[in-house]
Amino acid sequence: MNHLLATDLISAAPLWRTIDQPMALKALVASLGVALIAWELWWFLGRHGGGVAAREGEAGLQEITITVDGGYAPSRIKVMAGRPLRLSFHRIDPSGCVAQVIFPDFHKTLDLPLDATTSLEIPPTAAGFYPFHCGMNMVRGVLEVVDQNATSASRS
Ligand SMILES: [Cu+2]
Repeated sequence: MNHLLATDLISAAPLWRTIDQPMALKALVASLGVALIAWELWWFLGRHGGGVAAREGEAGLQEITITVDGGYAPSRIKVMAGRPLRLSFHRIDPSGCVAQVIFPDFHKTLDLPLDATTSLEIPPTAAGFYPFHCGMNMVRGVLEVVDQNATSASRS
């Protein structure tokens, strides 16, 4: 009685069964996923307005002021690789949401007092995209660090 025979296992009802969803639903879910990925790529890597280049100050220090008001303006900042950068955030938005700005790649968190300009220095960096965001990851921007040689080559 306690012995389970091989024939019992074979004849037993399957433990799971496949529920076949309609093709249209599968297609909808798949295309929704693709759309989300596309949107994410556009958000982080897309050229919305091409980005704003930092100006170059003394001793190769790149500087840019970002206005914090419901978002970062500019939100896409173009800087040169291998040179120090100073970002100044001018916060005029009273929302607590933007009271902090975080640079995950640089392990830096900056508190932004209201109606003030707060600066952050970022050491020379390799080319790439470095996103930054508010404390809750709702307001976002990106640093686009470009190789100087690559830039001049693409211009010619
Ligand atoms: Cu936020």
